[in-house]
Amino acid sequence: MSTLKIAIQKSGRLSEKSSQLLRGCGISLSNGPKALKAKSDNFPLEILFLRDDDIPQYVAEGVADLGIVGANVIEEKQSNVSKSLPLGFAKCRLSLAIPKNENYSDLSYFDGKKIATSYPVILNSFLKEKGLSCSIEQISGSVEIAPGIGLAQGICDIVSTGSTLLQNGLKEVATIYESQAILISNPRLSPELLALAEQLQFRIEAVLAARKNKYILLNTPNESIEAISQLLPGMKSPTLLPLAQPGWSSLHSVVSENEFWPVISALKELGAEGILVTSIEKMIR
Ligand code: PRT
Ligand code: ZN
Repeated sequence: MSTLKIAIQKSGRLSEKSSQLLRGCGISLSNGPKALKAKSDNFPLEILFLRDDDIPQYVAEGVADLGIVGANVIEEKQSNVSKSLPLGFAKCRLSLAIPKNENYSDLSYFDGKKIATSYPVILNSFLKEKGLSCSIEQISGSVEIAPGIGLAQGICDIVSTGSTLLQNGLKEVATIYESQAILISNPRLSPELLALAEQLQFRIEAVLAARKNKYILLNTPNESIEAISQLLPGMKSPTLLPLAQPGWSSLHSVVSENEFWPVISALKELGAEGILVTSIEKMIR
């Protein structure tokens, strides 16, 4: 029987959330993350723990069938892998930044200047698209110190909270690429591996959908059932149960995390009471 191989980051910003996602899919791992490999004892899956930069190549060459890596790394390496699914964590952006005391009006600021980055491919294609001519200084780390030591006038680096830029006397002036962790796959999987990959992806989608939604239970006067059902259509339609108190019902449904607060106010206006909200572990449509 075939075993699917997935490459995840050994240690870094993606590792904990990647393992958490696999555990959320009901996959138990027999080795700890200290090992280079682990095998699941309840799904035909082997996990390879690697440096994030090596994951695209391993997946492109078929050493691993699937991988979890930042979209920024795939874009930069232009790897021959299929981008299967955005995973909603490790969100960050690739931005241009300059010393905070510089006057900045628009992108023409960068014309003729030197920009330091570890992402020359993404930066180059952005500059080309905008018709800017800059020189790119490729460095592999500590990009934010480049302007301070006179290596470049600006930088292009990953930003998440913005505090690293701030600490280094820089200001973010333009975002050139938005990133998050994605599931990638080898484009030439055998039919057996493809079937296993689809099973795993199905589970991942159920976990991600569950994270985006809440289960909601409330009591409603019967005259508001129709209006509340429109606000909370749920997966097919809400579940209704009569309460012991005449004229009232209990309504159960699902609400998206994004619509949650506006919906709660509307429910209260319609006379809903005793509203309970809980998280969902898996959600299959
Ligand atoms: O050892 P290995 O090679 O596996 O890991 P790594 O050190 O190369 O990568 P790692 O773990 O730092 O990042 C892995 C992935 O996480 C990246 O490819 C991004 O997709 C994503 N990610 C999310 C980030 C950040 N947020 C982030 N803040 N990657 C890097 N940073 C760095 C950034 O380079 C800068 O130095 O954090 C600093 C900025 O953070 P703020 O919060 O101060 O803005
Ligand atoms: Zn790396």
